[in-house]
Amino acid sequence: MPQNLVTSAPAQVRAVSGRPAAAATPMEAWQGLSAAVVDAIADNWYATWQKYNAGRQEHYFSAEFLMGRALLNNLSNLGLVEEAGQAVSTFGQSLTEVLEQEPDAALGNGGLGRLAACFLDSCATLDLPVTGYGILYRYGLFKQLFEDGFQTEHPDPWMEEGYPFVVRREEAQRLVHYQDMDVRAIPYDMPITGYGTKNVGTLRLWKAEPVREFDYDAFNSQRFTEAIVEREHVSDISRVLYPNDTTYEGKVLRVRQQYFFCSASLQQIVENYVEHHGSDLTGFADYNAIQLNDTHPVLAIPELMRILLDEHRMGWEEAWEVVSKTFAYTNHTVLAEALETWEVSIFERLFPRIMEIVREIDRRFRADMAQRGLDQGTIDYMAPLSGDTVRMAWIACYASYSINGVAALHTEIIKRETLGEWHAIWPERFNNKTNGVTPRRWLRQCNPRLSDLLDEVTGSDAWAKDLSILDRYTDAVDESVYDRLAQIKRDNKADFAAWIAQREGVEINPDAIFDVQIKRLHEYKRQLLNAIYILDLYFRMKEDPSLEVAPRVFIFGAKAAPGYIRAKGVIKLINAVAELVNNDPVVSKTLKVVFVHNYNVSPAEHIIPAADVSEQISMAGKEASGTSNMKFMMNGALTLGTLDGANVEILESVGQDNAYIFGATEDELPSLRETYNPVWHYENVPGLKRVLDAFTDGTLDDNGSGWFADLRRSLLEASNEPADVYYVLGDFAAYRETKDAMAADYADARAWQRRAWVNITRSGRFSSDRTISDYAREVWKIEATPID
Ligand code: GL2
Repeated sequence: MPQNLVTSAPAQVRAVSGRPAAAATPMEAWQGLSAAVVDAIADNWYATWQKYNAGRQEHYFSAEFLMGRALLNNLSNLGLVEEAGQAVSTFGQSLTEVLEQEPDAALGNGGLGRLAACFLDSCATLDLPVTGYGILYRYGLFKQLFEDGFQTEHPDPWMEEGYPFVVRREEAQRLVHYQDMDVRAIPYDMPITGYGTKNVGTLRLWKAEPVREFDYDAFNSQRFTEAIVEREHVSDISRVLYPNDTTYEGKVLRVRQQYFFCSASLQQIVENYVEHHGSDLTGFADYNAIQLNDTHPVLAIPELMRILLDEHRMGWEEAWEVVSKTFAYTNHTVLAEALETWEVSIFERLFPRIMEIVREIDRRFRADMAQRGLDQGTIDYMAPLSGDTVRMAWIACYASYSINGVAALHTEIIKRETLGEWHAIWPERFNNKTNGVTPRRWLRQCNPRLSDLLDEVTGSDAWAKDLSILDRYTDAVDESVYDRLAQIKRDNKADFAAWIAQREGVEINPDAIFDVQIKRLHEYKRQLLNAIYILDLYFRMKEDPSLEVAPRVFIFGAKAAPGYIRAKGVIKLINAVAELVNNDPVVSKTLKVVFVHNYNVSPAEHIIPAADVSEQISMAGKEASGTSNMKFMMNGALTLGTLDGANVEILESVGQDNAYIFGATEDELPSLRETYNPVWHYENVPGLKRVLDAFTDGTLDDNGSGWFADLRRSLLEASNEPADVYYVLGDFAAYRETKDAMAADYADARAWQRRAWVNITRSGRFSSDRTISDYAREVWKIEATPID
């Protein structure tokens, strides 16, 4: 039986460090304490795995899981935070410092990967039989540094020093076959604890290893390189999250990765079925549902066909019947570039049998559609194969029994446009599942002060498992709660200011409005609009020193894809604006701009509890959902945003008075665009010309890169794309007006606190527990399966 951490942790620290616990480093203390946590949950973890495998279960296939740190999450789920503090104090360490040793498991890019992590948390908390499957990337998302304000990328070998929260399962390895090589897939299991439950779910991450340990012949005959080269080829498969896919070879690797984890996972799932339910696989879908997180795992569809046809000798119709009752597909974006397509030649080179199956799917699809009376143009548009490309989203739509978008507006857009042809034929397959975030990590853990207040107001911690409880307290609180809330926000902001001073070397005023935009850098998210506002405000203050401006800190966090030059230009621009503003002796008394480098899950946990304003300003129709909008709301920040993604539903929940909404709507944009002339805005919207000219007149320095001129040009001049594709200048006036009004409103502190409170108490529907309950009931058809 597991021991108390006070006894087990020092023993584990001794085991990992090989010295008395009192002599261990903080890193060794983290290792030992983490091992002690795994020890504490081992029995329940094993029992959960056994139980789930015996019944109906859901498998969540995702190329990304942006997990962040695990130790505090686990301690807090298990109610062991205090005990852990005691345990490390017995050998003279502080829990805070020990926790800070942990690297972030950054096995994802952004919202899509973090969503998968929140989902696992909710599945565990709700005792739902769900397992996650992905890749154990040796290098997570790159680390970002700024040099002269330019983003530079650095490798993130996150588990090089050892990582107790994954356990290698040697005995459960599988062989993945490619035309040019066979690869061992070794599962590494990560325990997923739930809040206040014994069940412990699993995230299974596959690592690629060579079948032949080492070619000693080659090595002995002095051919050292040859001996190593093959091993390295294999290790490439799980080496790094999303390798550059702009070159042909890069793409081959990406496809290899996708097939790798799909094949290994499916082999395991099928074997488990056979073990429990016999070798007749016609009933496979009665016990298994597989959710495809975007198109990245869509190769699972032809791979399951291959397994059923070739290894279990099923006929095509029978196999297709199984497949089409097994898979469900989530679409996460309307951006065309994200609907993956691959060259036929890649499939042919890597797995000709899979290609053969895709061709057969294509052939049958075409026949099926012709029979339904579709015209040839539509059939060609929808077919899995088009000339020499394979279209993964179309395969997903054809094979899946469920297709969902991630917010109400997004689902309407995919039904109408992105996947419109599919919706016309199979409307019943389509459904919406508005995203959610886990209130454990994104409220209970990251904002302990607010958590305590919620415990007091509601009388218990039950809200952490059922966030909708808070709704009852929207109006039913007395004034003292608002005072407490104000104090909590002030304390969180002071903590954040100290953190920022240390991390970024910038002093900020905790009494200023903290206005935050944290998300990947993309043109459609319009960080540029925010930067233009700041620059305009700077000029307004220079022009009129008597102008009354509410003190504000503008906080950014964003990584740009390494090859996305324009996004990198925006980062450099924001850093240049920060330089200008923060070094101005007068303006910097009122405004500060901070770009938090290497934005990731852990920094988000510091930033979000301290935010007053949540910037969600994407061009309407482009952000499928957004999820930071939900985290901010839970922590009492007000949304300043467009009617896009889940902002629409946030507005519905809090009401007009408790959010700041501006800008062109998704249905207005097409007609606005017809006559849109950004140059007119440049010339006629007061202040815009001054700002855009500052990009190139020497006010801002891009170190000779030419990037600021490119940004300016992208807004004003058509090239191979129209000018200002994302309507930045078109929305600027409305944005400025709304943001100015917001800043003025902040002066009425009590009114602001009331509105923050409404945001917190109405955030229940944005808990991932709600999202997951909906998937479980409507799509996966699974039930809570507690282990005792
Ligand atoms: C995204 C969307 O851009 C984002 O709006 C959404 O919240 C998440 C999760 O559904 O998915 N789509 C996508 O491809 N990425 C996202 O973050 N990377």
